[in-house]
Amino acid sequence: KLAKDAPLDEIISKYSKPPKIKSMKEIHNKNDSFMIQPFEYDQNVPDTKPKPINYGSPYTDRCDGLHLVMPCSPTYMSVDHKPLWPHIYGLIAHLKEKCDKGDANYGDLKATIDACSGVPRNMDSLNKLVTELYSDNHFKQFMSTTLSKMCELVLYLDKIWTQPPPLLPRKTNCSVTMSQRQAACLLACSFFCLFQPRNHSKGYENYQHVNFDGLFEAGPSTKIEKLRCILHYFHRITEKMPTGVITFQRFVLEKKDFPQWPSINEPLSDLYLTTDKRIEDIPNTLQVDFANEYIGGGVLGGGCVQEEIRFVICPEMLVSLLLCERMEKNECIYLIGCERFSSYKGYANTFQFDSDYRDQTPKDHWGRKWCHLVAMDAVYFNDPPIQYHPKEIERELLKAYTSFLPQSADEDSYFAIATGNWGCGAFNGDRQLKAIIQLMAASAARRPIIYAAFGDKKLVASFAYIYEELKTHQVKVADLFYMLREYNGQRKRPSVFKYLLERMKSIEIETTNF
Ligand code: AR6
Repeated sequence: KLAKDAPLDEIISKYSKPPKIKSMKEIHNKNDSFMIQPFEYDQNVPDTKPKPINYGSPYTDRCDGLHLVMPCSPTYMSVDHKPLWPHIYGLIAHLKEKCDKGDANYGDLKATIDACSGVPRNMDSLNKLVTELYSDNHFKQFMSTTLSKMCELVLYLDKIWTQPPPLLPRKTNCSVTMSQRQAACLLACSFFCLFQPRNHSKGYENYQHVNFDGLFEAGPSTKIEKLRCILHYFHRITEKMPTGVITFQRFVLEKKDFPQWPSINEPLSDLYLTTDKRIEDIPNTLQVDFANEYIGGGVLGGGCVQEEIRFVICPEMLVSLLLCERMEKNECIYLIGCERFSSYKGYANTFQFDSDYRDQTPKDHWGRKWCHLVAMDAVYFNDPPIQYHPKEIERELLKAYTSFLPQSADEDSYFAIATGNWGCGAFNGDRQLKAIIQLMAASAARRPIIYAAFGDKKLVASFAYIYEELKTHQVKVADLFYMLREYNGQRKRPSVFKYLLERMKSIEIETTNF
């Protein structure tokens, strides 16, 4: 019995209407921060620019450990205790002047980045990209136009941002909403390596590295391709600044709401399988990011698998690295509204920037593209057999359930989940086990699932088969939970799907005996 690819468009339109959201003005929760003035997006006037909150008033710093330390913060000091912003401002303004005159070369860029942080850096990957791989015209265009405008974004930092955004620390339900321009401004600061290095900062032990220096360093060709995507983003947004809005939202599932798997008698959700569509190409769904507990994983270093690729083709997602502390097992992070700018080919060590991508996703009434990504981190199994232990299965179930839970009780919050081989690449998971875990979590959350198997036709066929059998036998979430427990107890384990099939056959025999 071979599964056919599902007619995805039909499925998506059946399940996925954009969820209703309150107007910005109706939200009065101190944990939901708006870095722009509340406004209502009108698709007839798509170029209306969101304004920063307190627009026009001077920058107010918040140096309380709860907000991002901005490069323009008066508390951001050099080792000899001098404020760094005037120094940085001068260097970036000087570089911009050179760019505008058409005089700037790669050496000027490197000297500026080194001088801003006072640390000379290896920037061989960036050097190779702009001086060797770019054509002469591309190089000129980058140096005299894109780079100049990136400098401008930094120089306007304390106007584009009138106060720093709050951090999204562990154990708090909180969100930050900002304009795409504000995101671009932060990313320009990361490009010039202007953020305080976090490895030496107290209180930031559980945050990601945020400057782009790791990407600039010598390394595999995939690093250069990731940089190519990011510079393509800067090219696009400096040519025409997008006017949309994005949200980063951290969700914590309270202990009292943890699912009690043995008593979840939900039937299995609808399931659709596809071999050739990728998650990012399945619109109007909750798309899963196969994340690291430190969001973004190795995106600013050598990593180049699902999460890292997603973040470089949609670079606004990189802002989450600045804001989000490491995720706990009962937490996930939503990235809402981020735009896609690049297409790619290859994967992992064959990854390459392919071409420009025009993202036509419609917007909600906050001005956010109707694109919901959820970052959920699986466990890395150094010793794969451990993953069948009930404790590990419960951890993965909890993470998937936390991430799949609809954000409101409205019917339209139950839109489909687009996922795939979560935890089964870099993290060594068993595809069959993880497929069942995700099916259980989606069923407990009462949402349909679209499973993008990334070319694995065998998995699609066997998953479709086992799913039909499970449905025929009216297997519920709790039944699967018990079956997985028993599976772990088997002395000689067949594959997970095979075991489930055997169990269902034995149920048939048991029931026909009565
Ligand atoms: N759409 C659907 N499936 C995909 C896609 C895609 N775009 N890309 C890859 N796959 P992996 P993990 C499939 O290894 O094991 C990162 O460094 C493909 O079969 O990215 O959870 C994170 O930051 C692939 O083998 O996820 C974490 O540190 C499988 O999904 C770590 O990797 C798993 O992709 C997470 O590793």
